[in-house]
Amino acid sequence: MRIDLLSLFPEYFRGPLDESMLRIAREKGLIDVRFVDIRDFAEDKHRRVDDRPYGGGPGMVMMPGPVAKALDAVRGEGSYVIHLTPQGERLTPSLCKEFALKEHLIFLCGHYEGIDERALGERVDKEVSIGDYVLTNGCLAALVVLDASIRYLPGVLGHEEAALQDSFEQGIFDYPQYTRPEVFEGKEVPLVLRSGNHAEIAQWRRQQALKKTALVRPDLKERR
Ligand code: 6GU
Repeated sequence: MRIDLLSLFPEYFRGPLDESMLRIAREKGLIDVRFVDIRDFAEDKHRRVDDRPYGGGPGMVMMPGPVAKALDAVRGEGSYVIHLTPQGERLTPSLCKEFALKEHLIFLCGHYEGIDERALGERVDKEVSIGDYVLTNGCLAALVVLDASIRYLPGVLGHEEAALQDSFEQGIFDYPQYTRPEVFEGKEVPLVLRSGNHAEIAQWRRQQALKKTALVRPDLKERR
């Protein structure tokens, strides 16, 4: 899958994409990630990309010209453009699965107070928000969407069933995990997990998951 990250801070993505699963996915050639600096598409000699909002109000707005040009430079047949904005559809596992099927994802990250509406329109396929709070820019949100989506690409996790077993996929939390040592700070690993009885283990894990979900996220259980 080809991925383009369009932003004003291409360096922002370096750490997260150079570590752990995202790095491995890149090294395996499962994803080909490129970083596009919207400022490279500025239209004046000062490389200006923002200006004050018409109608007044605080902050600055990204000008339509550079954004439209950057999008048009990377867009092609098979591209799918995701604009990260708090005014978007809220990210869900089914959206992530849908994104994982695309051959080319383009993430458009807004900065400041957002992007001039006229650069968006038919150039954008989906506006996505990662939750009901406001981030200083769309870069972190793009990383969240990217990470949550590529987990569904075959070969990324290394154990294919993991993505489908995860929390939310089944409308409930994951079960609590334990590893060695058997006793830590006086607390033992629950006996059932050491019993070797797979049916009992599965049943215990499900009970634990349901109990915690009901306690912390009763809304999830209702949705299920
Ligand atoms: Cl996608 N962008 C910004 N700036 N803030 C957000 C968001 C996105 N989703 C939630 N808050």
